Amino acid sequence: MTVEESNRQHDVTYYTVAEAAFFLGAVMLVNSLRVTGNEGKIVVVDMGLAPDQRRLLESHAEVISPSQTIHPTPGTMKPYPYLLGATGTVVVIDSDIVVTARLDDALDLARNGKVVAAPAWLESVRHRWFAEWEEALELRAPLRREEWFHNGFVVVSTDRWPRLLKRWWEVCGLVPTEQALLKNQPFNAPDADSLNALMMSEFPRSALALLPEGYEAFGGDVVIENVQTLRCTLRGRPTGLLHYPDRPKPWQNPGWLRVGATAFAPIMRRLLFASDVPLRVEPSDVPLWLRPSATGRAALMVLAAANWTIGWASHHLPERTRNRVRNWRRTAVRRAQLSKNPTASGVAGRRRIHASAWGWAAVAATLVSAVGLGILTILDSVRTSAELSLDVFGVSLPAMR
Ligand SMILES: [Mn+2]
Repeated sequence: MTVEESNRQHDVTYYTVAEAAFFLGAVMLVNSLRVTGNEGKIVVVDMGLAPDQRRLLESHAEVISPSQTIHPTPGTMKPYPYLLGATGTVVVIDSDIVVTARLDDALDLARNGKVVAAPAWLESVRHRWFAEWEEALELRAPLRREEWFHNGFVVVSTDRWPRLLKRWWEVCGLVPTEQALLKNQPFNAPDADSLNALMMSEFPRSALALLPEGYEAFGGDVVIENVQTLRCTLRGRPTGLLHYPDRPKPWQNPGWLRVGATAFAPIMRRLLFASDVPLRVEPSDVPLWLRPSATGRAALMVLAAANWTIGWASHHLPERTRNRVRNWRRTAVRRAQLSKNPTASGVAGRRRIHASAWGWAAVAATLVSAVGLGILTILDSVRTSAELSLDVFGVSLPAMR
């Protein structure tokens, strides 16, 4: 990095909101910023971290306890940097995002007067719009119908738009909070809707710059090109941000159920345990299958097979069973999936039997995998904790060096 590049980053402050369940995500976010050479101060808004989690984050970031909150939903604290007197180039970023490249392009857009965000992934979501926003959010200009965007990563220069964070905070506070968790309601995405409503009314649309599609990618969709540098691609193009919205998070115990979560594991291990990251956690702080030990890697292999099997079975089981499996997974991961490849109407009976046989084989394989994991878990629990923390196997992984 040249001196000029380094100086340029001193006007940047990254703000993220974290609660206890997002701790590992916040650690990975901080570490990923540094691994990718992004400098600048990092501020974590503490919405319920445990004392030891807070202590670790404090060793590399400023952790603040908010003096006031809008709603128990941590997301509504995204505009909180306004109350902290944020200045310069302000990056509001989710703690379930990993940065995979230098962010200069996005930062420069903001310095040049744009409010930067990423487009929504789904076409249907881009049409999200409710006339109710104008009155309920007391917007000071008529509401225009524009493309709805994501707000997991928002960059704004306070020199260019000194009132945006303030208005976002105020408008966020007007969202009827009882709708926050209900489906298909005008206000079930309080922080995102309030920012979108502002950019569709009080701020000119020309101020908004949406990043190229794929810049922010779903963490389960990408190809990891280099685990050391975090370089990833989506359909051949480098990504800037990997986002894992919804729950469970891939770093939680049931996280392996998420689409692509087991393939994402090398990134998580690299960001939680490698020797070059500023924040390192104990192996015992993470689920067994993420630990950088022989047992952890064995567990990951088993769960990766199970994850793959579930995905595969959902395409090969008889439709009724497939729907049941799909609903189970949907409930388990609380993530609505698009129905892919609807069954062709003219499938021959023989092929159907063939497909269902493979489907049941896949289910059997999943059960075997689950039994295997059970055995591994039992084996792991009888090991001494000293052996776990010593972790003699970690050094054999090239990615860990
Ligand atoms: Mn998120």
